Amino acid sequence: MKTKISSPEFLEGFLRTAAGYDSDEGNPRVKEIVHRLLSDLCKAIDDLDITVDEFWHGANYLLRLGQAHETALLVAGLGLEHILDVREDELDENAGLAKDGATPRTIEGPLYVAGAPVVEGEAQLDDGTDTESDLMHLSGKVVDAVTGEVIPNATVEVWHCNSKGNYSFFDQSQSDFNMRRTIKTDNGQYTARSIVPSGYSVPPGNPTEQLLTLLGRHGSRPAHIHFFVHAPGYRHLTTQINLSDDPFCHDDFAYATRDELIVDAVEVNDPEKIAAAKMKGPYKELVFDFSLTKAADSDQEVRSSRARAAL
Ligand code: MBD
Ligand code: FE
Repeated sequence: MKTKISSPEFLEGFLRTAAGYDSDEGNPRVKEIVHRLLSDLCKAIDDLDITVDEFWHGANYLLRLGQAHETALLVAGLGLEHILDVREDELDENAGLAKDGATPRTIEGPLYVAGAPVVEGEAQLDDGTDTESDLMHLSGKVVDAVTGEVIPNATVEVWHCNSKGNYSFFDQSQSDFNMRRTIKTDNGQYTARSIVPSGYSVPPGNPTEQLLTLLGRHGSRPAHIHFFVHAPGYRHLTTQINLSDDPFCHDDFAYATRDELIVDAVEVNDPEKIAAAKMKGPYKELVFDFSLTKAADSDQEVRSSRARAAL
């Protein structure tokens, strides 16, 4: 039954008070955002006739979500992180910053860890203990999206999961920074040796999975590899590549797949090629180049300031 929450005048005045508009103290931007979210929530409670039990169930869900360290995981799963990307794309378009051929951004996700070892040109990403996946050789170059010239002082930071879909740090059974490196390119070229990552699924039984189940959705991602790519004078790029042969490639619960970011893994069995690539045996070859656009100011050269794990 729709009510007026007493009267529109009461509610309007009350929300302004609750958001601190009667006070000269505090932060105006926080007041503005809280006022809007509180107003929209009250409207939803009334429009949808949300019961007291439903309300407290939801509040307790948020508590459990945070306790399970899954806030950012649900943000990805509800597509909010992707929506932020779509909005940034549109802002770029409107500002004339979008460039044909530039590598698209896609979500960072919740599993980055700052402080990975820095290596020159070539990286060994895995510690050799996970033998359940094929070997992977990943390489490419970082180029200017307009001129196509290599960007000599570019840096490629890379992270991916193991054969079980688990990421080091969050999976305490793995060595520190397993499958995480910061590669200073060799004249724009980067090379990484590792194992092929598996797909990812949200932790079973936890709050994120519980909500997805209530929505009739799954919590799986295709096999993918994350990157931060940056160079002085260029816009920071947060992106991922997805492996084309994964059944979830176009059914990612975090909506991170973009057509330009799908890569074929090519099987290499030729002993000469294996030796030339300094691989231990047959492997999957992945090649991906990053095209960066020029930064308009120094703020654009760095990643967002979101809170991140660090070791
Ligand atoms: C991941 O590995 C990931 O990249 C995202 C976006 C969400 C959950 C796990
Ligand atoms: Fe991931």
